[in-house]
Amino acid sequence: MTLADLLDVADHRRADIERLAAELQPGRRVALATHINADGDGCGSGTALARLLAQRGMRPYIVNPTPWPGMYDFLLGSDVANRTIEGAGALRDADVLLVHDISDVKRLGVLADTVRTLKIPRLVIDHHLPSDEPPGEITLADTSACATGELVYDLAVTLGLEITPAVAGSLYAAILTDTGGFRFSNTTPRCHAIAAALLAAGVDPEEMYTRIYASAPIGRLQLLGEALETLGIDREHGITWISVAAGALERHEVRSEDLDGIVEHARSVSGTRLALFFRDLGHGKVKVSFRSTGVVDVNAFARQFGGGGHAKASGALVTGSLEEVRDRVISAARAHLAAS
Ligand SMILES: [Mn+2]
Repeated sequence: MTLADLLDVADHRRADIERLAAELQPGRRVALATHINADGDGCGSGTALARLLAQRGMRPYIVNPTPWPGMYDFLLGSDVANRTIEGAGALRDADVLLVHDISDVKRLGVLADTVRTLKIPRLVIDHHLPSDEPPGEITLADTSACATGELVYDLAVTLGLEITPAVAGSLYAAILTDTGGFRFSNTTPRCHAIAAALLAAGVDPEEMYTRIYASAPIGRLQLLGEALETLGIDREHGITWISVAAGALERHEVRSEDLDGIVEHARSVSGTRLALFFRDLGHGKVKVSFRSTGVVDVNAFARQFGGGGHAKASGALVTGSLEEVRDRVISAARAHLAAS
């Protein structure tokens, strides 16, 4: 395979894109929605889709279940309509719904019930493992894509849309963050080839690094310091965990996006097979993030707790106090690791 071949769009993806394109008609209003607590892939693929579908003559707008994260404000512009503040009501104006970076409708949070009852075409672009209740019927889904942004890139190329500098920046942010800065196992030759194409289209990699990884509020590091104090390890099973108490975000005056990547500190400990991050939401629910360093399938494990995601990165929302949930999940993890 030559380097140029890497940018070819696989036939099955092309076929899926053509089926999506039949619904993405000029003049139509398309609502774009990603998961609760949008990350770089959700924000990057959403803003790229908004600009690409506008090129196609559509009227796109963003409606997410939780507020736009401030650290990704730079991806928005006056040309992208963000109607998140209007909540589920904004979905009722849409002719088409396009959900991205989600395989399970529950990940749409407060929008989920409305999405379940929408009578308009519901499209999905995603790279998560399939769930029991997908958010739509017409899908471009491929777990081999490093990010949803990779699939949006394929859509742009297949439909002959222009990768403008703004689109390139959004897609680069999506791929950069979902691969952990081109370090995780989803970092493929093709992902680097697309990144190269995006750099050629005008992305400044140092500017992206500065905006995404070097613009932290001081509270983020203070919170990290506090979280690292909770670092626990079970060397026998290779389980490492970190916790954040309820109210910690408020105390340090930071937002949930400032927790992104904390679990990587647990994963970075030598001998870790499974890294866990527990965030006490303060109302009897604990958000648990699961990260695998190798053969452990954390999607299968997260499903025991009603969650899911990817084989090496998953999440779940578990009922109970921080201590209860931590004990329960770590006990189950010991059993899971002993069996695998
Ligand atoms: Mn993603």
